[in-house]
Amino acid sequence: MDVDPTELLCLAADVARDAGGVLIEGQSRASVVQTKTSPTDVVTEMDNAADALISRRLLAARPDDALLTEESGEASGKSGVRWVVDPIDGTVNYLYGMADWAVSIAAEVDGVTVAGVVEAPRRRETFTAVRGQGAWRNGEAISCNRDVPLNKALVATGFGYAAGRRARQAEVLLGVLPHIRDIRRAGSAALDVCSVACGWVDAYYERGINAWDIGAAGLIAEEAGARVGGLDGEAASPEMTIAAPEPLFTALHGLILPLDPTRDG
Ligand code: LIP
Repeated sequence: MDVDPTELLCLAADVARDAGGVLIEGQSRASVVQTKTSPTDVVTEMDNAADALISRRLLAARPDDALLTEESGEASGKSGVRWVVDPIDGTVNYLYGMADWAVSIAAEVDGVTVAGVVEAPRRRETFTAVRGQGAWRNGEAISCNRDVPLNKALVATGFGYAAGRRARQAEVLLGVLPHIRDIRRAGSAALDVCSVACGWVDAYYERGINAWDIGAAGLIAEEAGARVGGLDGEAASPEMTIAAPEPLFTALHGLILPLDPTRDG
């Protein structure tokens, strides 16, 4: 199909910047309007407002495209392009007035992610990538840390919202912690994976990550030198997402797999 990934990135970056501006403006008065998997899995009116703004802007520019967004689900299209959108990744951070949240927009062509932006406006950071062309933070090329052994690795992770899921994730973490340098829990999967891409952490793993959390950040990490995948050679999915450069990916995978990380409590 004749579509230029760089043009898709420009559109995504433009829309993410505008959504970020609206979100900064509304953060101090954000309140919960809905809960999802548990009483702590929240949606604010600003998630919905940003979701609507992003969808409207993308479809105004490219009316035949499909969309998958965290707050409104799937809308079909006929162009072969699908946008995968998380209006706020790190909603709890957003609700509490913190700066670690991001707008995430990825563009897929025929099912392959070709461009992505993670916009963290309170941090004044824009992470971008185009497949095959590299990854950037505020326009500067970024790359993962190389050759970090598992016992020296700083590993980002996160936890789901449902009690049983969290209890199991804590058990898995007990098995991981003695074998690595330390963990970090920032509260935004998209920013965690961009941190792998920048070398601010060495690796990331989490269960329960959806396409909208990882769409853009996964491409950014891959273009920065990471392998992004799931367990046993599977693609990254809600079952498990791991991001790290090789050979750390394989070492972390080997540590996590026997801990039965896909069983819920
Ligand atoms: C959240 C994250 C967080 C992760 C949660 C959840 P939300 O997304 O990115 O880091 O641990 O499981 O997915 O709810 O802020 O869009």
